[in-house]
Amino acid sequence: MPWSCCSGRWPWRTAFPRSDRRTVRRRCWWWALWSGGRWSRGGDTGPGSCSPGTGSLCFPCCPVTGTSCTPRRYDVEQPVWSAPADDAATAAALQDRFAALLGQEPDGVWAAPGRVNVIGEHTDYNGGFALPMALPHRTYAAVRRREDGVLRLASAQRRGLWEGRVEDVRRDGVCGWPAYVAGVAAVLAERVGAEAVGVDVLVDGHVPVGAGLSSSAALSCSLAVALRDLVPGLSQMSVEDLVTACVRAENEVAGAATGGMDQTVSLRAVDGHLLLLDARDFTVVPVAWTLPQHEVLVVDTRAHHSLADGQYERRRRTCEAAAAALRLTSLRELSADRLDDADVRSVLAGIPDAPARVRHVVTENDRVLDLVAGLREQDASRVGALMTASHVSLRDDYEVSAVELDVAVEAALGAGAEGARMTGGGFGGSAIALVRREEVDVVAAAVLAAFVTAGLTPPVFLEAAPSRPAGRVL
Ligand code: GAF
Repeated sequence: MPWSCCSGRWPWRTAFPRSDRRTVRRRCWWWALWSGGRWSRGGDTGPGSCSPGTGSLCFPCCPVTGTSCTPRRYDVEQPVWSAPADDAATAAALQDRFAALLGQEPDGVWAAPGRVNVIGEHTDYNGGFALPMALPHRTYAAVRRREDGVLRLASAQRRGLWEGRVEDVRRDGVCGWPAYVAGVAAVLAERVGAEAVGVDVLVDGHVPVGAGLSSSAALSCSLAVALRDLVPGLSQMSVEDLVTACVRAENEVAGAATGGMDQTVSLRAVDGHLLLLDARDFTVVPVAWTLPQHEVLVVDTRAHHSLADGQYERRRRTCEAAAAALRLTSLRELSADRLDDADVRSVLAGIPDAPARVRHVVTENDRVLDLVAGLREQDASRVGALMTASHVSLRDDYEVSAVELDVAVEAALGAGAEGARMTGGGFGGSAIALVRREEVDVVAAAVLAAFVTAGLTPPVFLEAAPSRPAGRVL
């Protein structure tokens, strides 16, 4: 059987047919509980040789599959925190690195933030509501304009230099992270011509990648603001038009059918505020964070998430099919009290998965507005309860959660968080919890312990303070 309990994830998700997974999971949990008293702290990874007090956790092998394995060692006892980079120092270092790599000084350094979405998930492409905030974690781009329509793209995190012509980007296709940068140039070239948007770029990402925190939007938005500042023909572009360009780059060049929330908050965030997005017309209203005793703790589960693997798009197409069958422009037009109408039920019954998917979208829109009201009333327990209800809906109706996200949510709630939920597209990525400031360390430690107990890769934690939008740093 292609599985070992010591592999660090819950491989039963892929290794077993759906009908068998619950049984395997239940047995593994029993094993985890039963053997819990025998786990020992130690520094040796050899079977049975853990010695106390040296600071890592040894795990026994799960006997369900019968595979032999070495006890897993985790060198993480304390939660690991991801701190935002210092803007000035990061930009100055990137400037130097750019000059060393590409032979000339850049024209400047720009940065764009990642985001967490407090509530309103999978609603943006349904014309609904969302409530994201910009993270203090940003992606930096040192950029130098060229005159020849060539793009040369490098990353501080990756090897190699990607090079191509702006006019070839759409025809030839671009893979991986360069697609998010080249895509922006290709879309903006429609306004000013390909020659005008050729650039050398060195990016330095400080938004965790694959964590559901919009590192991709941060990447494209950092170049979008740079090109607006550098290319005379783009200087009059509104921030709304920049958002549209970045969304098109992601949809048309990177191949991810995303809905626009991430680019909106990266480019239009208001420092210290959440952003109430109405995706029917992409208007935004800043919403003040009114819970000074509480903060949003982000748990990057390190279960890699991707929006370009088909699952995200499948849900989007189901929602669009449901709206069309109901003769609506988008699911935004459907209110929760109509979900039980016989005609609505009979239409949705004809589309696979639609009843549950639609229920999530419609109820989630209501939860966003309720949560904003809760914030205005400074009612932390109402805000928290709505976050948790959102998670349940995403897990059970929209089916975009993952074991890692559920473990994080359960552990955070068990340790006293007011509420917790997955954030972003799902299938891995990050969870968030609303936590009293003085309990942040306790909740993080409880989540870490739950991951270790479940045999999951230890998560990384971020403190999410609502932060500023994309712009020039240097
Ligand atoms: C991803 C997408 F990019 C967003 O547009 C949004 O749909 C989100 O998933 C789910 O709410 O972040």
